[in-house]
Amino acid sequence: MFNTQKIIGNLVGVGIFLALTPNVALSQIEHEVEMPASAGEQTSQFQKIEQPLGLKIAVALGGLGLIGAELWWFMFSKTKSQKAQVERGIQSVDILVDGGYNPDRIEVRAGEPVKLNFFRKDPSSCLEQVLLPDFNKALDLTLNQTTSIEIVPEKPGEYNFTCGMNMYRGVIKAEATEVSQG
Ligand SMILES: [Cu+2]
Repeated sequence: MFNTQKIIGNLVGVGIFLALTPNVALSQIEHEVEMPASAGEQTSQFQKIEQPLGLKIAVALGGLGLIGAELWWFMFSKTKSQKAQVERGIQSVDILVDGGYNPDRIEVRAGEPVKLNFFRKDPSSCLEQVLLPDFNKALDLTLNQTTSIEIVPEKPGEYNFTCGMNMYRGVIKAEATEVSQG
């Protein structure tokens, strides 16, 4: 299955690595220059490898470009939110746990019970627990099983749920129910 979150994770790593590389190279060169003359002949074993300035700039710009692309991804490519299904008066949502939460934005009606059905497909221990801090609840997920929890978002607003290490997140958007219905 296409795993966007892991790809993003790798991109972040590569971007940071590329952005830091020129600085690391520079600091190494400075360090060698600072070595005392008393080191004698041993110093001559070190050869300064001067990278062309153009290459350094290109690498730095490449890194910055990747970081920019990541930021864009996080800010503008949000996944679609999903409305809870109402079954026998209870709103319920099936959430697939696989490299994150799908859907990760859930629309519900405030003041009514919501049943979240987490199906954990991802074996990584990172996702074995779901925390709902606003409801003081923690949920252990069994692999390849559905684990359900019921909550009541009393007030309209956004309620987060995260993995045990706060790496993967989802949000429950509770909207005010219309009072006009008789
Ligand atoms: Cu985690």
